[in-house]
Amino acid sequence: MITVWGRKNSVNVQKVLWALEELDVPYTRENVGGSFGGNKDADYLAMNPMGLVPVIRDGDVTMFESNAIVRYLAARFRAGVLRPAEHQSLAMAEQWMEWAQVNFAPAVGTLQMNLIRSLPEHRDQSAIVTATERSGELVKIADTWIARHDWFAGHDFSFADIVMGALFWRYAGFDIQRPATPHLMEWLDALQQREAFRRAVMAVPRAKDLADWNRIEKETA
Ligand SMILES: N[C@@H](CCC(=O)N[C@@H](CS)C(=O)NCC(=O)O)C(=O)O
Repeated sequence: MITVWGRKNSVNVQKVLWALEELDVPYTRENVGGSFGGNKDADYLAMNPMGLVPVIRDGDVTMFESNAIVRYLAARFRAGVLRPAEHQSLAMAEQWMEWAQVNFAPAVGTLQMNLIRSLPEHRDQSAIVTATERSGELVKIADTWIARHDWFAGHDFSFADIVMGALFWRYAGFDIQRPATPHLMEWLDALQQREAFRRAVMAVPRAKDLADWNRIEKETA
């Protein structure tokens, strides 16, 4: 049985839970981080010296970094389901996995921290403007790709769709000016048909402000 440490409203935890659901791997989860705390305790820091969620334990393996965890799970369980077996699809999956983490995640994170997780008087307006523009440029790039492919790795769903999907779902909920991305929206519709996405991501409502965020965190514990 795998153990996951992390609160359900963390996008990085959601990626791991979604992967486990897709792979049909049994797991238990401990609430850590945010209002639950625990992530700066010595025991936790021994598992993840960064003091962040998620962490997983799989027998004698304990690891942190959500994308690495998703890759690990995909390689370890039900080969070929999330990690493409064919090398060209694997290349595409890895490419978008990395792209999401390096480019899209920081922009979405800035918007999340300023629009949702800060009181209005503490928001950094210039960071919001920059991240809105940046994320707009990025989703147009992703939209162009997905216009020509069923999934980010080509014909089949893969771990790239998990990482992109968890982030894009959050982005699509922000009350900001977003460019039209009709192909990404179609792809998002397809994700919503997946039970694993509904259980790991959609089951946690998107918050509209800090009070909402704190309430949802407790309610979905
Ligand atoms: N690169 C790390 C980032 C992890 C991260 O930033 N986690 C956030 C939540 S999304 C966190 O632990 N925040 C502190 C907290 O929840 O208390 C990963 O992908 O796992």
